[in-house]
Amino acid sequence: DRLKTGPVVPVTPPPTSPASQHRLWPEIENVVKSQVNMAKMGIGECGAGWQLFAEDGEMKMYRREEEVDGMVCDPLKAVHVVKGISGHEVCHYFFNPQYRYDWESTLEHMTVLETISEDTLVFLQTHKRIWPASQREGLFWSHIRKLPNEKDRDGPDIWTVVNNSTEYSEHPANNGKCVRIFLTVCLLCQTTVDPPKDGTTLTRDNLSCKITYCSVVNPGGWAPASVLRAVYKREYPKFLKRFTAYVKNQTKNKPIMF
Ligand code: 6CM
Repeated sequence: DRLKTGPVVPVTPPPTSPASQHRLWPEIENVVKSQVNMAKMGIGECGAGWQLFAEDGEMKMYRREEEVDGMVCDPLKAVHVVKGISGHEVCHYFFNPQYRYDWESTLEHMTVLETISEDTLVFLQTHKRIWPASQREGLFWSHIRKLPNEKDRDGPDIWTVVNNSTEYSEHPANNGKCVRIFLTVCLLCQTTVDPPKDGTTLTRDNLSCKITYCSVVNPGGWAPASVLRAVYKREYPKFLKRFTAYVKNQTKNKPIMF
């Protein structure tokens, strides 16, 4: 009877992520790993030259002045601690396109060019024009991932979203009125739970989220350095405050998403 069933076919384990067959996958894996490792480092471990340029309560923003071919590409690193929200929630609202117009004030238009998988999308975004420069657009993949909590195995997972510029032949750069920017962004979120001493149920008051946001944006073409630095100085703190307030507001009456 066994002979009738034919040869035994070895069982191949399923791929670790449905996106793993995609042409961009090796790059996504490499960039996510290196960005997460860098985001985990404290500002003191990131080398010299970091200056604190904005501070508001728990929020601290640092930048390092850097130019590539005369264009301002200052790396930015921000840390913030926000009470009442989890890292999964912060990453969920940052990654998902349906919320983006609600919190991204520099955004003019957004399209999802490709859904690589549930956790990996490709975006084309135009941003509002800032005088006297030309309008900018970005084309980037975006990947959300849960990471094991190595320091506290029983603690909540760490969550990250990494965005990184890519190219699509159907959408060549600098073909229309927009200049294509190049960006690498990493949002890393770590939840801390301080359970109630009396054994009562956990609420949002027992929760806080440490957020690290790192970004490097190359403006892709001429933009006056002083204007660009002034725009970043104004827009990055505005973004992080507005976005975290948005997540707090969206989640306040919802069950905690760990
Ligand atoms: O990380 C942020 N947003 C993500 C989702 O949209 C994504 C987008 C990054 C774009 C960052 C570039 C914005 C700059 C647009 C203005 C350019 C003007 C140049 C000319 C000036 C003279 O990663 C939040 C990004 C917050 C940016 C302030």
